[in-house]
Amino acid sequence: MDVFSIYTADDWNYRFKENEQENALSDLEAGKILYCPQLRFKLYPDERPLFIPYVVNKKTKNISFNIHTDSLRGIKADKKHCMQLKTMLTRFSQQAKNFMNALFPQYTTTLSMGRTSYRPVQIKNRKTSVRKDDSRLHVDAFPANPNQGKRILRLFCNINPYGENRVWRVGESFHAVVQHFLPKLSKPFPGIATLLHWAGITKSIRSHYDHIMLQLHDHMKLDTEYQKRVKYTEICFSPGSSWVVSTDQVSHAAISGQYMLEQTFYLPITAMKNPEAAPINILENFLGRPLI
Ligand SMILES: O=C(O)CCC(=O)C(=O)O
Ligand SMILES: [Fe+2]
Repeated sequence: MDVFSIYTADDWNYRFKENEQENALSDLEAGKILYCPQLRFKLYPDERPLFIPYVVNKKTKNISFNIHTDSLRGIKADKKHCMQLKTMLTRFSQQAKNFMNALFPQYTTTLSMGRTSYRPVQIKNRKTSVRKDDSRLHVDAFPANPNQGKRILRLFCNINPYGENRVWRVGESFHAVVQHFLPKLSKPFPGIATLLHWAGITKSIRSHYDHIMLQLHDHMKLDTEYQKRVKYTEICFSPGSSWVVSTDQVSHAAISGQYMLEQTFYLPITAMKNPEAAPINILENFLGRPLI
C-alpha cells in the first residue's frame, strides 16, 4: 500500500467532488496520509515576526493553543506578540475545520476540535527525553488526555518561509505494530486510573484502551533496536503544503523541519465508514475482550 495519496486542493474552502470525498474517507481510514502539496496557509506581512525560534518551554516542545479557552501554552513573549500568534492560530484552526468538513462530510456532525499548535523549533538534533522524541517512530497517545477509543486525526501545514521541507518517516501498519509489541506490554496497576484522575494528572479516566495506546507509544520509542531495523518510507512535505493523517494508527516520526502548524481533531469510531480499521477494534480483536 502507498503511504500517501495526493489531493489537488489549493484552497481552504475547496469544493471537493463526491468521488474525491469517497476516496479521502477510504484512504484516511486505511491509514494513508492525505497529502495536499498545494494547500498553503497564507500569512500576512505583519506576521513575519512570528518566525523566530522562540524559547519554547522545555517541557512542552510546541506552543499550543486552546481555541475553546483562548489560551496559549508553552511560550514566553510579550502581550502584543501573543495576541498576534493567537490571531494567526485562530484563523488557521477555522480554516482547518472548514477544510475537514468539506473533505469528510460524513464526519462533520461528530468531529470535534482539540488543540492547535505552532511548532517553531527545528526538530533535527532537538534535545528531549526519549518518550517525547518524535523523531522515533510511534503512534500517538496523549498521557493527560485519555480519549476512550476516539480517533486522533491531525492536519499539518508546513509554513517554513526559508524553503525547508518537513521530513517524516512512516513505519509499518498498525496491525504489525500491535503484533510486535502487544506481548511486551504490561497491565495497569489496579486503581491507577482512578488515582491519576483524582490527582488531576489525567483529564478523564484512563481506560484500558488508553493504557495500551500509551504503552505502544512508549515501547515503540524506547525500543532502539526496533527503530533501527523496522522498514520505513521517508516523505518530504514541502513548504506551502498540508497533510491529514490518523496519527493514532499510522506509525510516524518527524526527522527534520521547522515552523509548522497543526490542528488536532477527535472522531468517535461510530462515525467511521469502516470502524474495523480503528485501533480500538484491532486491539480488541487481538485480545478478545472489550477495552472500554
Ligand atoms: O512535528 C511533527 O512534524 C510531527 C510530530 C508528531 O509526531 C505528531 O505531531 O504527532
Ligand atoms: Fe506523533
